[in-house]
Amino acid sequence: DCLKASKIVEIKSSQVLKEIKISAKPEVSPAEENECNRNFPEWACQRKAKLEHLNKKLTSAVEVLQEFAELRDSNQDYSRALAFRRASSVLKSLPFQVQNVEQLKGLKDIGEHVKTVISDVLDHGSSSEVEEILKSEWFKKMKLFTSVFGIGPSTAKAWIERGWENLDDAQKDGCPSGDWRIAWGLAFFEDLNVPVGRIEAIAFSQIVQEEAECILPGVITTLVGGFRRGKSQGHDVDILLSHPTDGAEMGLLPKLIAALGKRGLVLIGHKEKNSFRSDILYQDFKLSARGQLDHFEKWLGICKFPKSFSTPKISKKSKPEINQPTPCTTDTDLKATADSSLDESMNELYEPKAKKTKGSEAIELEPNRISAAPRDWLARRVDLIIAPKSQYYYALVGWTGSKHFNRDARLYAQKKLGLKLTSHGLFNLEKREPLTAQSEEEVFSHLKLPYIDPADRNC
Ligand code: DCT
Ligand code: MG
Repeated sequence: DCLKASKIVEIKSSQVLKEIKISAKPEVSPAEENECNRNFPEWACQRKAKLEHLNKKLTSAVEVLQEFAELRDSNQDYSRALAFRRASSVLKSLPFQVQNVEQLKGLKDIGEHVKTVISDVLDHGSSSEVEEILKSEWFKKMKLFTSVFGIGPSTAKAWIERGWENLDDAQKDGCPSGDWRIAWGLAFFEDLNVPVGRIEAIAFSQIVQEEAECILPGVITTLVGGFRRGKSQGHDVDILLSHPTDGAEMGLLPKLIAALGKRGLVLIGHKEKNSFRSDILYQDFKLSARGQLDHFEKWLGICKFPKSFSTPKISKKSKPEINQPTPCTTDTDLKATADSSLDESMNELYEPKAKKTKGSEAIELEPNRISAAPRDWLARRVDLIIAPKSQYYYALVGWTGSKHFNRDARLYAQKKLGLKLTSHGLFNLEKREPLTAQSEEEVFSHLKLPYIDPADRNC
């Protein structure tokens, strides 16, 4: 089993896509609607939500309101944004196409405000409130600034308060915070805002699998995030790595980054150490990763994807096969590279030193110099996450998402079961014990939820 698991890169997303078919009917009888609304599951994590659903026009409008509330209310109260998110999530799971607000009777997450917006869209093709937001200069600037890697709503607001109109203003003033992400995010803004395609993501995941397998035979490499939910595009590539033996995964990440660097695939990035501590976890429901997603060891960075990744030749050789290790960077190669000064991008750039980032010239000039030079690659955001096997299936659920699925499942676990759900596990805080899982199905079963396929977690 372990051998099988180790060799199967979960790049089954193309299969997932094929499976996504709308089984629902656009129109149903009023009696069927009533029945559906009466039995509609309360929690998003209890419902199926496919990428392709019947109420896209409505969810697009509600999501503009949600995004506006998220940007405006950052640092304050997210309840308005959350209300819109819940409403949109309900619309995504409805088995019929809404033609009239009366059809939403009995659905508790669709409030009066959302009903007005939906009526506008149904009656006039658009909502005046949504149109106003889309036209607003503040919203346009916030969207632009927050689409820079490393920029959240607070920094975007600060930039607007400085009177900055566009990214040239930010570039002219240099990287104000000395944050490597912002410097590289600005320099590679265009690349990073071209969506990553599934084919590229799979091509890169296969290389990660090959290299990781050479470093740690038996490694489990899984393409997670939106691609695992069947999306054809994403803003980044999220890859989860583990090993059937708990603890064997330790030490993999630096070697993997070095191997990818040796193959010329790494531009810049930052490693985070594993900071998981169960003693802290058991203290309180609220105590979790402050401002962090989780406590796993991970590398967040930008990789260089050769343009050929988008049109790969599918050859048998590129597929890792059982008992036939694919050629990859060897230990000797890695040592040679680490010692070498030949590949200048290698040691210097992909592990920015904290001190060096502060006001350093390198951080301001280097990214722009590299992005302006002729190149046959695109900069792509990559997250590599390392999870011990004992936490792997919770990490798999957490890193598969969607974000709303996670938020909802965590709240559901707390309110309905009195358990704390994170990407590290499901914990009984009173008994101070974790509920371990040997599969994703077992995670759902511990949560007393029906199993939901990744393609149905697009709520
Ligand atoms: N995640 C989460 N909460 C966040 C951010 C992320 O629970 N605030 C989880 C859910 C998805 C996963 O991590 C990967 O995150 P993203 O890459 O941001 O999301 P995505 O669904 O993969 O979106 P995209 O397709 O745009 O990359
Ligand atoms: Mg992603």
